[in-house]
Amino acid sequence: MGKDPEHAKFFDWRMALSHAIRDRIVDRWVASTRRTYEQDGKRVYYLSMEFLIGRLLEDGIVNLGLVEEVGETLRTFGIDYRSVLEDEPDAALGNGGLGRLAACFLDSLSTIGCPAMGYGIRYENGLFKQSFVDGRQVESPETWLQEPHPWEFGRPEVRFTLGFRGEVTTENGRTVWKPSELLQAEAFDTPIVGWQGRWANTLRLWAGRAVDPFDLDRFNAGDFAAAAEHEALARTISRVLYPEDSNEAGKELRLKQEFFFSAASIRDILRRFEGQHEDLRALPKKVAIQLNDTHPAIAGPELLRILHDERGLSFEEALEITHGCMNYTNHTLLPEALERWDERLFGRLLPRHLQIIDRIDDAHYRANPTRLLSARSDGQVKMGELSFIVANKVNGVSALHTDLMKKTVFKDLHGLHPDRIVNETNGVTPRRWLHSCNPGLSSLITDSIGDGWIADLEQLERLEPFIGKDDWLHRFRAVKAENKVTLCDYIAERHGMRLNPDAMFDIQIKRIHEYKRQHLNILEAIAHWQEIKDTPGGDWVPRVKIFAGKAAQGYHFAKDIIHLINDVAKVVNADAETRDSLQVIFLPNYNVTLAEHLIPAADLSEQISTAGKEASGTGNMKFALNGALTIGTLDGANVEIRERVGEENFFLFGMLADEVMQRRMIHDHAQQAIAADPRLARALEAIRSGTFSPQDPGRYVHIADNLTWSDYFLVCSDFSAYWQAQREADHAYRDPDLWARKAALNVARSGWFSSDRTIRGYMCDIWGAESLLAP
Ligand code: F58
Repeated sequence: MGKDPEHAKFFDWRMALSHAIRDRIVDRWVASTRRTYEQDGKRVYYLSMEFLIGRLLEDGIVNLGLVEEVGETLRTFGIDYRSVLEDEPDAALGNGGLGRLAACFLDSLSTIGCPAMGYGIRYENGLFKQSFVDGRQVESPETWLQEPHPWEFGRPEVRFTLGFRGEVTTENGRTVWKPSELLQAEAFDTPIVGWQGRWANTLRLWAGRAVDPFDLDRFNAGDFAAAAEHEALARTISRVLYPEDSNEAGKELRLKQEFFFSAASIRDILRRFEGQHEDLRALPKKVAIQLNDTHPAIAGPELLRILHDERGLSFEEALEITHGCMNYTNHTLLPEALERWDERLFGRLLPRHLQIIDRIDDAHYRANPTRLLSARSDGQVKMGELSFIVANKVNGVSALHTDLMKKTVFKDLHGLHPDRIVNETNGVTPRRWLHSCNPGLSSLITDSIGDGWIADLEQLERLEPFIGKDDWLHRFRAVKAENKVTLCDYIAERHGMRLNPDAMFDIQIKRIHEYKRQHLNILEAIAHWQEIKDTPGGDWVPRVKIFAGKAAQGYHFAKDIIHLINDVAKVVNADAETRDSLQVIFLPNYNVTLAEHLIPAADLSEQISTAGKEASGTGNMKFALNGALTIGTLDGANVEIRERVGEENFFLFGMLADEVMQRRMIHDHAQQAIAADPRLARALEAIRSGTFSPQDPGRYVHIADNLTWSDYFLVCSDFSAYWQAQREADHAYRDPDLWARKAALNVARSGWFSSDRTIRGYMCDIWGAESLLAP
């Protein structure tokens, strides 16, 4: 770093260490890349608008097996290892589940040794930073690239020129698109190293650059701002991540971002293929492209356009090749999140692609003349339908979600193509989400069954015989207790609040959304607080309720839920009568790193979405794997978690997906529920009357009104069952051994939820790809 160690800051130590680790990773990376070229097997390309990576330094150290050595080395300099790690900013290039899943998949692809590449956007500003001012969410820009980022390698030589708008003409019988707005995509590569450094793949992110960055004539004429205008405009394309996580943005810049990274990736894929192969018809044998939801859907028409317009294949042949390469993952059934573009906007930006989409529709209709199921109708381009039609395989992310896809959004298309939809239940990487983040539990497991579980998580089932042994269970309890103390210290230091480490740690961390029902959780907390106040000195099971999560800037109701939780926390935490039994805290700026601190300390995992709404969830898996019991509905992957961990080790409540639909038919379902449950009525009344906002008593009337008069997500209808399940959790927590046994069984039986298993499923059912590592 060019500094005397005496003057070095944590930043300098981190950079020095990162470079030392990076050097070792690069050797593996180059070897893997060489191997991939030599073997010429099928390559997988994972196209995703989001990669929620988090930090990379510890990941590299752990994967290379250098934890001890690094700790030792830093000690000789008198430098604290954890403080160096804590200096790294999170790479927050994603909103939530979809982006984090992509990051877990990269880890698993490298661990398995599947030749693969992630493609995305190098956002200069990732997901916004969240802070609270008087309990209200305030957003500020995230600036992870302001400091040098040691994990990326700029590839200025890898650039593609892309275009928008312009004209479509015919020249010598061929269709030619002449875009009028040009810009370049420049590649930045990050090596992704797998477990034990046996393999490393590449994450390639694209940054926007001007074709003609600097206009000397305008500069010389004194117009300095205009001279750099092209560059500024081109850079806006990779400037920010759209922070909407369940609402389709519908903005022109968003569509441009989607085309920008999809088109650059397709060109890169073709360039690589054509460097090694002659015949484009072999493309599906060598290339599998996975569309992470519909954001990269335009990659289909773009590939088709290049094959047909530029390489001269017939339309039919080009379509067949495209179909043979593309696959699509759906992550949500929420109608407001399904991407649809106004065809005028679409046609203005991508005139040739609109024509191609029409031809895809025609071809599909000719092959399936029963019904006109089109990607373009009612003045809109429907990216879900387009992706379905173009894709070879379409997958859902949990058994329930895949089943609902077949019955709802893709019912008709599924009827035409009954073999196209497959299920690949999500998973999480055990390296980050157990081994690294929970070293205490990781050591206990390794002491008991060896370390084979880290790359073969189903080996955790070998823990079951240990769970019956008292001394083992005590060690297991001690690990959780220690993790809770560590979290208490972390929170005390950063947020000035002391939590009771003996209380049950009840945690809900995820994006704030009405369907995820953080408001159900806080309503129950209010009712519980009221009940404790009725009988002060009662024999309550002490609870700490922890929330974290961001709300989209424009999602006012979600932001009001955050405000309410903060207001409730203020009142409840100040109440001397209840303080020993109930504490509530909302931690700001939820991100991957905060999740790594929270999950190992959890006793109870809140997975309480309205049934049928959460496609899968992956936080639910991380908690179970770290020995938390779930309180949850039969939604998403909760269903499969409960099946595996055993119903007696899961606090189930609430309506099922079909009951939800029926309940909505009752016009006064919420009022009926309120009338039937005095606790609910009283908690709602406290919100309505300003108990938590005495200076502004009307602040939450609209939330109480919403829940009383519309309640689309059935908070009221599920409240009583949720209350009951919470009391069952209290009851179980009173018996520490019983609780520990249940928690340990959750760990032992969650091995199936490894993203290694998920990726093997994709490789076999969807991609037809193979590992290049010796078994
Ligand atoms: C999430 N979707 C699902 N979408 O909600 C979650 O159940 C699932 O576990 C996860 O995907 C992984 O499969 C999700 O995160 C988004 O963030 C989109 C971002 C762009 C706009 C629309 C939603």
